[in-house]
Amino acid sequence: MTAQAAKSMTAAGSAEANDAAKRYGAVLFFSDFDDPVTWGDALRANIPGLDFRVYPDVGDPADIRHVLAWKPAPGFFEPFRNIAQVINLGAGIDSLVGRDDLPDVPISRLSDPGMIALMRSYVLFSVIRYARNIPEFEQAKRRREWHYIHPRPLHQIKVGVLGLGHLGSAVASGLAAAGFDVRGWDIAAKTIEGVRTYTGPERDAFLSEVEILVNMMPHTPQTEKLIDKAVFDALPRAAKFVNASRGPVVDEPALVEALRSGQIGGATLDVFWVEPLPQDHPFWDMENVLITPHLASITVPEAAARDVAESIRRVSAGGEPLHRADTRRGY
Ligand code: OXD
Repeated sequence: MTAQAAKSMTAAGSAEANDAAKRYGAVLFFSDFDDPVTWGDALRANIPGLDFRVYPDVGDPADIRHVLAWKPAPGFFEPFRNIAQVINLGAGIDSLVGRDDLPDVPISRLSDPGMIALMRSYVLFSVIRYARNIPEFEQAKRRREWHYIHPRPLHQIKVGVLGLGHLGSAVASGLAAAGFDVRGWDIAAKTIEGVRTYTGPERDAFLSEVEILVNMMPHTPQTEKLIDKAVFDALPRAAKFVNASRGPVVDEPALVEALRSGQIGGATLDVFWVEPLPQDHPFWDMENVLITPHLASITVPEAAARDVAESIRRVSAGGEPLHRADTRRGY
């Protein structure tokens, strides 16, 4: 870059910083889980001078043009009549669809490499834990027992991924790269290198050989209770189940029953119909269920802020945000 070009880029940067509030309006942040200070710093590193407000310190609601939110309560959007877009602070947009307080503005989600890497690591851990018989060794240790189980080669272990969207396909290719025999099913036909894919009515053929089933389906009216008794019954006996997407995709009483009967041999569950999982839920007492508190993947502000800043610039200029979601489809 010439000195002249560098100088004019710096000038453009400081012009943006000087009138960021005028150019973009205010950004409102709402989340009970994410740190607003880290997000504010990460966004201002991308747009110096950005007017970043943290709920409930909203100021004049008419200033708010962009909302960055995770699970806002019903009615949250009512005071904000000038918003131009909503950016969901996560992957699943289920808390933003079917609401009557939201004006007709683009809704986008986050899809940063940090979030994908965390999700892939959670599923890889869960699948490897079953593939390498770790739950049996944990139990044997409690009995003070040297309990040898001959390891099976990974390419013989059939893992199925239900849902091959952005995260599901990253998970499926991560499992294939780790050496598993991976199959995937989705409502629409998908192609993923190293993964045998199935669609629509091929679901039972897909399930019939799967030893470890991973749910990566978003929650929409079409996917609610999609994983039910019929799905558990179509798996080989004692198959394992991992849920890293959304609780309501699973018929929970059917899963409890399948775990009790041994049709499902173990489950790793990060998400539930009701979160936090109620104290009296049967999953808590099941030796063969591993529970994690909805953290399979989180957004990494340093990695995601660049995309968010770009969406703020684009939408302010009358364009489309990055990673726009389709609220009719629900993902
Ligand atoms: C998400 C989640 O959707 O963390 O990003 O559940």
